[in-house]
Amino acid sequence: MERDKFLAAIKPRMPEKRYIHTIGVMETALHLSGKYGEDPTAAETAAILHDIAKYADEDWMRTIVKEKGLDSRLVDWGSEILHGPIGAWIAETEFNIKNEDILNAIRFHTTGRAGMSKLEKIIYIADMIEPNRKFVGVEELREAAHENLDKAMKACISHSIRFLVDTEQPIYPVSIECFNDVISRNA
Ligand code: DGI
Ligand code: FE
Ligand code: FE
Ligand code: FE
Repeated sequence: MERDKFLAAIKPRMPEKRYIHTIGVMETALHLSGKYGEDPTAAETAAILHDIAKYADEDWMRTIVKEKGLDSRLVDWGSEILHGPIGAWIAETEFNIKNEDILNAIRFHTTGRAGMSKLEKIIYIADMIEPNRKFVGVEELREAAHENLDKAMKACISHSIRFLVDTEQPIYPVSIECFNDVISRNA
């Protein structure tokens, strides 16, 4: 089964805590897939691989961005923003994943983007609300995810943007594009 192959591939690339987080994202993404009518295998694959590049070398990731012609805005950002797009690149080149929806779900799991697919929303939300996440306000996000996927997306991206402003961190333009898109769709 592909699941076991992917789990075996990610395990040595991350500390135990991140692996446990990944299992939580997988279970949450499968739950949301059943609830909202998404392909469970696609959700499972994207969830397992979403943080595969989380501990990759930052300079190596910047090299890949330049050599492979990924979004040039990425070179000015650290691994927190790089690991999604690089994770998608690894999924494509190392695991031969061709499903663009799965690749986009990995690529945009940190920032979101304008015009997200159902699968992308499921992975973005599952990453934030999986059972091992413990921040203040996570319970409200879990409740929203139970009610409505777009409502949950709005709550999650708003929480992220608010957190970045409160902690005085720069906001990646694609995160802002996601926020603007979500807000204009369901004001
Ligand atoms: O990889 P995870 O920890 O599971 O979660 P993630 O990929 O969603 O987020 C990784 C980190 O990136 C997290 O600390 C929040 C941060 N982040 C998300 N959007 C932005 C951001 N950091 C900056 N500077 N700008 C953003 O737009
Ligand atoms: Fe991540
Ligand atoms: Fe994650
Ligand atoms: Fe449920």
